[in-house]
Amino acid sequence: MNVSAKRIRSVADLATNGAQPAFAQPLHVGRPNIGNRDAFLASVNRLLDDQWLTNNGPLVQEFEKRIAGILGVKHCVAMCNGTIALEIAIRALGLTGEVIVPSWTFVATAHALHWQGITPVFADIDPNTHNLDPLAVRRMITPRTSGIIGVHLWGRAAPVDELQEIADEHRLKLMFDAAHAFGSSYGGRSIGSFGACEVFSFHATKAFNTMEGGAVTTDDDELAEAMRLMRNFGFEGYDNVIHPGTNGKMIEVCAAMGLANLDEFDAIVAANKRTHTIYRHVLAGIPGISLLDYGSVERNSHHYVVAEVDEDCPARRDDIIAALHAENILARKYFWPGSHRMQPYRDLFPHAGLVLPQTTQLAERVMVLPAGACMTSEQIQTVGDVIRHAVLP
Ligand code: T4K
Repeated sequence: MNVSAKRIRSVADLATNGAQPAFAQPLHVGRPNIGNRDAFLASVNRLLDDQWLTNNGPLVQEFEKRIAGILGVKHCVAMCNGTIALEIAIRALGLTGEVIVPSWTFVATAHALHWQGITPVFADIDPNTHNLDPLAVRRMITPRTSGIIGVHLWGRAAPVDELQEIADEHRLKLMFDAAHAFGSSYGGRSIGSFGACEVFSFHATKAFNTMEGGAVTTDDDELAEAMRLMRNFGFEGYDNVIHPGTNGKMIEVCAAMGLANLDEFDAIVAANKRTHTIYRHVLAGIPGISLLDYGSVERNSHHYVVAEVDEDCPARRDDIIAALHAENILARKYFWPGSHRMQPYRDLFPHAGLVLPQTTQLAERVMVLPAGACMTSEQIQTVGDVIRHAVLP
């Protein structure tokens, strides 16, 4: 869509003149990447013919093998979504009492603990990486702490070695929420085999998706076995339940989507990198706006275009977001206001913010811009124009 600069208006203009937004159809964050559509539809036809729809079907088994191979890890246990995968991993690891997590993450990380009667204890982040600050983690350890969940936010690896050192020193379990990190690396090694286990989300909005879906990856045979039992009610064969369990199974249609999307993943990452480069170009020179950099050392899917509105920016983040929304550009304030300010944590821990100064500040500055392989350079240029106009009206 080619939209002239003349059409870019201020929020005040929009409120009074009722003009059409720049985009008739909204531009979204998290538009699903749809890979090889023909391969997907052919698989769906086959599974309908075969009448095998779920319960560890052949496509799920193939999917698990492919993912484990790509990540270089012994086990991939596919699940119905990332949240249930987190819950099952937490339970299989035997976490209890208190578990240290960042507040600066999607609220599912904390919910997966609270849902099981475990207290999420929020630790602050390093504003440069958006990931847990190891020193802040150390400060939150108590006699009730049983583990740490590091989150690889935006696909950038958490400080894996430092967290492992803390976990070893205090005999804590360490696992990772790798919901954003399919295709990422740490020290050149694929995310997926760090800590006791790592949990992926393959939700529609992720760089690599199975519509809904998730997985836990691990090199630990016993842990993998426990999670396989747990995701299928604890059944071993027919009629024999040997473990408490739930229903965490991935269905065949989702595995078919995953297999079709895996074939296109490299192309999607290449398109995401291109989108990033164009964004960097169009946002250059706008005072107080900076783009999170993924660097060239580690792998990253470049799925999230994360902009920070610095203190010296003439406009406030929320005013820029309002200007974008007025033009049907649905930028998001992920992960504002921080999990500790969402329910039930806001009521349970009303003073948590006192130890989360970096989280609190960052939550006011970040905006995630529409991205994805389907965005055209003209669309990105228009997003940049709207931001520039909101900052320098
Ligand atoms: N840990 C972390 C760190 C996570 O980020 C997440 C999920 C999880 C754990 C849990 O994994 P899952 O249980 O979800 O597998 C979305 C996603 O639903 C969620 O998966 C994701 N993180 C989170 C960051 O984003 P919402 O509440 O923002 O979703 P919603 O409905 O507002 O959609 C986001 C955007 O995507 C919208 O602009 C519309 C667009 N969209 C969405 C869907 C579903 C589409 O264009 N097409 C679609 O089919 O949570």
